[in-house]
Amino acid sequence: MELRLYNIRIPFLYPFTTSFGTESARDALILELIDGDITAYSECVTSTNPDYGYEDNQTSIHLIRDVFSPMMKDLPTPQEFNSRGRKIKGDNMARGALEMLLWDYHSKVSGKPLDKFMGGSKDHIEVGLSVGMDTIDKMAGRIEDALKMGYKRIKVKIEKGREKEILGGIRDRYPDIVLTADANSSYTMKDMDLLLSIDQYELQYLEQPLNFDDLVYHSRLAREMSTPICLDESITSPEKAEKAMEIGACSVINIKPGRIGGLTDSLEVTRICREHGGHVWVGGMLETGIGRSFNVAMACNGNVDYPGDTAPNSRYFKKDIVMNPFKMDRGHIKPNTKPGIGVEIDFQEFTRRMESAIRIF
Ligand code: OSB
Ligand code: MG
Repeated sequence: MELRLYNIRIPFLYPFTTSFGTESARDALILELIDGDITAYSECVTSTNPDYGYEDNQTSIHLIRDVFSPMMKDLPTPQEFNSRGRKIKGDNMARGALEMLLWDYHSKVSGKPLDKFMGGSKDHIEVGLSVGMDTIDKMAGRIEDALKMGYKRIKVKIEKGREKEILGGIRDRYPDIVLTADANSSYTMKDMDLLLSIDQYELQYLEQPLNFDDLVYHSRLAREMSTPICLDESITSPEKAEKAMEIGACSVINIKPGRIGGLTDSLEVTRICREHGGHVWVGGMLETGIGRSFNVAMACNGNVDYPGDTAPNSRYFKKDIVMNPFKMDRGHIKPNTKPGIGVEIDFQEFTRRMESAIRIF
């Protein structure tokens, strides 16, 4: 049995700007587990800098190699690994990468595609697009293309002070589209006037306006605004989801399996959110085709009811490291049908993009 960790760097077609910074390439940590004739893969959603959350690629390499991988040498079920791994306080992204590796492994052993192995019921999912910040003309151009391709909703990144320019500019051009905005924690409660001004743009929801780990002020804000609040960064576990729902901090949750520590806890967060009457969709972290395939499998769950950020990677990369990247047809993506995540690695591209490789065991 072997476990390897690769650092793969793929440049983006164009830089992706959020309120916390600009990324021009995806620096992905890819895990590979070889056991007999089964090879499983997964991807850690961290990047080079700890600006979406506190984890980054370097902290993840340490946690995966020294802390979490010894807990999975006996190839436990993902649920068993989850209960072992949760004894460590935090580091969800590092833990999630190994948890998802076990999902791919065990679904390959069972011969079932991952979405079915997880109990998913959909034969296709609805896809939205996340548009990074840029000049309003460039953003409008990308939205124009996306609408022609049939994306089911448009999410735009915003930051404090640019809400009128971006959301007003888009609403002037597209008064009727399903529009959402993601502030990535750029506002505080001192910005109440700006936040209330966002209500006029009739967003389906406003994603993560306040601090990355806040629930209490989001619950106050949710009572002031007519726009529903969606939480992303703040929802890191089923316990957090339960509390958020209980105090009304959000009515929508963006599930990212990589942020929640994997698929076991993501399924639980989905169930909790729907039980409280909330809406759920599956987000992304600009993953390669490997990480993307876990998000698509998760989105096949019957409780996921809003379109996700599961755009095919041709939006972001010229060439992916998988041979069979997802293709979108009029806003729909079909899950892979081969066992596990169902991706075929493009080894030539993988090697060309590889920056480093570590053998863990
Ligand atoms: O907040 O959803 C986010 C990308 C990097 C970091 C944070 C976020 C995002 C996205 C990208 O919005 C969505 C995608 O992967 O398509
Ligand atoms: Mg977000």
